[in-house]
Amino acid sequence: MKISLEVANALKNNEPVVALESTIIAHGLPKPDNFSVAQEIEKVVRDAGAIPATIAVLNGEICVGLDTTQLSQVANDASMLKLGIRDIAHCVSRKISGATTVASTAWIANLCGITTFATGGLGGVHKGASETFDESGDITALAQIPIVVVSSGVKSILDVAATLERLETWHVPVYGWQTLDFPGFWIFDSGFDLTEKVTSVAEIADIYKFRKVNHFKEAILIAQPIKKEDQFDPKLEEIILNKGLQLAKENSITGKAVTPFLLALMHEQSQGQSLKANIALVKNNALLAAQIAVAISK
Ligand code: PSU
Ligand code: MN
Repeated sequence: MKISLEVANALKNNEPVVALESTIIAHGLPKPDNFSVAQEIEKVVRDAGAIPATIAVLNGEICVGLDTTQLSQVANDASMLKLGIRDIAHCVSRKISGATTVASTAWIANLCGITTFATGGLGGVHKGASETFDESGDITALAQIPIVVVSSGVKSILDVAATLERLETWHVPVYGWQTLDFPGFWIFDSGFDLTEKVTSVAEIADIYKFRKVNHFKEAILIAQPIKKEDQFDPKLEEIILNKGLQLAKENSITGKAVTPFLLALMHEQSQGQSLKANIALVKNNALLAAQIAVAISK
C-alpha cells in the first residue's frame, strides 16, 4: 500500500484524516467536471482542518492520498475499473487501475487507521431486488468496517425502504444529521424516517469512541440531507429514472454497471441539474466528515 507522506504523517500524529472514494470521480460524475470536483472536495476537507485521503488502485498499487497527477488519472483514464472489495486483489496482481467504491474505500481506509469517510450516496438494495438479488456490496461491507461514513442517504434509483431494513438487519446504526428525515441523495427528504438523529460532532465522536473501546465492528452512518435550495427537482428525477430503468432492462445492463448507467443518464437528461445537486451534497458531506474527524482526533 502506498500512503502519501502527508496522510502517513497525519495518521502517525493522530491528526484528522478524511477518506474519499474514487468511483464517484471515475464513474459517477461526467468529464471534465469530475476532475475539478475531486479537487474541490479535497479543498473543502483541508479548509476544515483535516487531510484528504482519496483512495484508488493505480497501476497495481493501492494509493491512499493522491497527488494532482494521480487524481487526474482517476478522472480521465477511461480504463479505470470499478472495484468492489472482491476486485482489489486481482487489480493489484495485474498491475492495472481501478476506482474504489464505498465498500472498498472503507475497507482500505480502515486498514490504514482512518476514522472518517465522506461520500455522496451509499449503494443499497436495487428496485426489483427480490428477483434480481441486486444489493450493493456497500451494505455488507459497512456491517464489518468500523468507520464513520457521511453520506446523503441513498439515491431514489434504489429501494430506500429495503435498504434501511437491510442496514437494520446488519446492525449498522444510521443517524440523521440534525433531522429524522432520511435524505434521498439529491432530494433532501426521501420520505422515509429514521429512528435516531445526532446534533453535534462531539456526540458523534462520543458514539464512535464508545463503539471502538467495546469492539463494535460496524460502520456508523451519518445521513446529511442536501440543502433544500440545492436539491434536484423530484418530478424530473422520477421521469428520467423511469426511462433509465426501462432502458437498463432493454439493454441488459446489470451488476455493477447499473449505478453508473443511471447516474450518467440522469446528468445527461437533466441539463446539469442533477450534477449541480450531486456536487453540492458531496462537498457538504466532505465538510461534515472533516469536522467529525477533527472531533474524533481530540
Ligand atoms: N453514489 C454516488 N455516485 C457514485 C456512487 C454512489 O453519488 O458513483 C458509487 C459508490 O462508489 C457506491 C457505488 O459505492 O456507486 C455502488 O455501486 P453498486 O450499486 O454497484 O454497489
Ligand atoms: Mn449492484
